[in-house]
Amino acid sequence: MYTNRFIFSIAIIIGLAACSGNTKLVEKIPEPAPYGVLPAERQLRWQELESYVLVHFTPTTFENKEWGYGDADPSSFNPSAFDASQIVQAAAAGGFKGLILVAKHHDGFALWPTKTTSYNISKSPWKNGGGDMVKEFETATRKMGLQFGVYCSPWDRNFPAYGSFEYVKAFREQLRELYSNYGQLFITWFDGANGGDGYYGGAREKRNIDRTTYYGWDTTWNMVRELQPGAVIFNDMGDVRWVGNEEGHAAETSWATFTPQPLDGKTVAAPGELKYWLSPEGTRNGEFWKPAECDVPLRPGWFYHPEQDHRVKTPAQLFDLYFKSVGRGAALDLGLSPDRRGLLHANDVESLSKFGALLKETFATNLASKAELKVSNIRGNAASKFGPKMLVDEDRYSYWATDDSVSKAEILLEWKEPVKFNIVRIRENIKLGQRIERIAIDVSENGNWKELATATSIGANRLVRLPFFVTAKQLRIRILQSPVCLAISDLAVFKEPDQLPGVSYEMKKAPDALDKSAWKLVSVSAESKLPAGAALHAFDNDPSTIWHTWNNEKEMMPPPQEIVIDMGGVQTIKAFTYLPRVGGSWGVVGQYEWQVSVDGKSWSTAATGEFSNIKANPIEQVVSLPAPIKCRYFRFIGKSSVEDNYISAAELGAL
Ligand code: FUL
Repeated sequence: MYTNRFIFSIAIIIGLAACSGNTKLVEKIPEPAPYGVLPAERQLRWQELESYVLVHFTPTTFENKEWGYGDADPSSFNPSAFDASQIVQAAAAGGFKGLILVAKHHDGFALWPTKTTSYNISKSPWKNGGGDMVKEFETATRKMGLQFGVYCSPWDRNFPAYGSFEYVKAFREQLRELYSNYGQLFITWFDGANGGDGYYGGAREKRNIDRTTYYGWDTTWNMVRELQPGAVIFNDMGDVRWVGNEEGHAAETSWATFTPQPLDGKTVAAPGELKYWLSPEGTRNGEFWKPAECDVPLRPGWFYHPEQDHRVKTPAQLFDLYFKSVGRGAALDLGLSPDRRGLLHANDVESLSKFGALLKETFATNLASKAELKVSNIRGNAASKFGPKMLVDEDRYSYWATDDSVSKAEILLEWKEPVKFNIVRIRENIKLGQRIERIAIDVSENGNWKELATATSIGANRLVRLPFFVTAKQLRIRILQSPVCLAISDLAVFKEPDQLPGVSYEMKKAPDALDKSAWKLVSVSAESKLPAGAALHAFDNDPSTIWHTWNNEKEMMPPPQEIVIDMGGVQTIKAFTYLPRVGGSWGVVGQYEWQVSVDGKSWSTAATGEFSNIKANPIEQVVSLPAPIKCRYFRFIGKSSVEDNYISAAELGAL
């Protein structure tokens, strides 16, 4: 039952608020004191954007890889029909408010005519070497009313002097060029992947750097502040933290504040080197205001691969991710990958435009603005300044506030006719910090209150999406836990469409996977040390079971490790696949080799290379062969693992 106490206090408040017409008195009622660390102006602007895209398009696109080694010939970068506005328009249709261009990825190829390295766009045949792709993206982005940002990879697998101070100087110069010639940026994005093997001007070697000291980040951050004061720094040591996965979701509880924790055995946390498992949730009362950004590619990988044309995320999947990122106070950063023409594939365009239409339709009508709003307490009874109408005025910084002594309160919404909904949005005025820890949402059914949901970590934006529709005349929000009084800026109620849109490519299958029912295990390295049958998990069609070379009771068997499989008869193979384990990166293969044989006696190498970015983005790896190969047996060799420990595989397969 709706408590008498609540009705009583509402009555009093309405009465008092009505009497508080004296504007002078109202003005005197002070704002609540801020709580904890607060966002900077640039972070407020970033928070308001909510979602933006990240475009990867470099010679790596033409190599069909996820990480270029730094040795691709610049002549390979020759898009036949590049059109930045086609890409920007598709992003805008998806409702995205900004675009970040990867101006230089790990392969080191600069998309602008930089003075810092000859490995740049001027050496490509595109526009006879006279083009500037960063400029073209910037112009198209601004034309569509979106904001522009840049990603310039700290790791450079081409630069001969990578690892020495000479490179750091060149890197800073690259940033200076980008910050000086492409207008006001909303973000500057620094990736954590750093150091490792690369071409390095022909040295082809592994170069490790000390992540805590090598880049001298403080000097670089000062440069950002000086040249681009409005830009947020995406980096765990900057203004916006990486959410810790590339799947596009924050944790259910996700705080805007964060204290990066050094890894065990280290004294300081550094970009690319901290306890990332704490990032999805952040830190309650953390040392810094450092909200999360959820980055996730529209396709499985960040770069375009023709074999992923039918694996574009659907509008319904994007909608779900929107609630798990934007709806948890984070930003959604969606990866777009132009194809070799320099355009987005039709499937990507279709998905983005249907997703955008879905968002528009869902958030078109705020049902709360049609309800009568009552609250259990108003700060100083100053309804005109801190009253409930501030909740529905579409201003993120005007707010309903309670008295200093009141940290638990209720909002009641009443409609004349029943309304149907499934989404509740609640926002705090984050200029006063992230205050609220927990709320509950109830509806009244025949006069009885029923709890529908609870939510934590409110902050800048919290969307509660119920998995069912509710039809009711009364809705109640109970603020259950907050260390201080409340400052809520926004309360909204929406209904998503009854039917989410489908897409034309949804039912199509990826290239045919070979049936594995006749596959047999021939041999596995370190066999005597593994439990019998353990290796069968590599091809049992069950992604939740794994083959791994770590015998719990005995020892960890380090790479290289191999497994030999008989496919039961001669097959024509165009690609091999490796699915890493889910949950954890132990044993996940870095360097691989596949050998093939017709008779099981004479062998040849079919493919060898690295699974780029597999640690951050552990998706199925499809290794296409230069030409289809006939074979009956294959040998998979895990030559190294990303954690330098042992080898594991959830599934091996062939197409
Ligand atoms: C990662 C990089 O290693 C990927 O290649 C990609 O650029 C992604 C957005 O960040 O960490």
